[in-house]
Amino acid sequence: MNTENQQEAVLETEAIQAEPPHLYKVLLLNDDYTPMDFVIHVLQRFFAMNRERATEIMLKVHYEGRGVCGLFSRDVAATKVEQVSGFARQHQHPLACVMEKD
Ligand code: TYC
Repeated sequence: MNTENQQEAVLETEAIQAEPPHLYKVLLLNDDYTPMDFVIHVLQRFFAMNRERATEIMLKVHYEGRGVCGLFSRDVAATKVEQVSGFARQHQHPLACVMEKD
């Protein structure tokens, strides 16, 4: 097999054997102090939800204790957690955002 074909074979094997990326849930946790409107704003700003969907998720978190904002690759999930946590901190709200393996 010539070098070009060998390289092609390696690329094909890598493509076939590549595992699907592990997905992580990003969740919001309930607390007694963060205003509902702030949570709705966070869901719209960082998770690109419309107001209706954001309100639905906020109420789920409020009544059930936690709710999923979305599923992402590990890096993107970690970035969302940092962005949301930083934004909540800036506004002095205790809103907690965490990630967990799907
Ligand atoms: N429980 C909060 C309140 O009554 C609202 C809230 C919803 C807070 C979702 C956090 O992730 C949260 N103001």
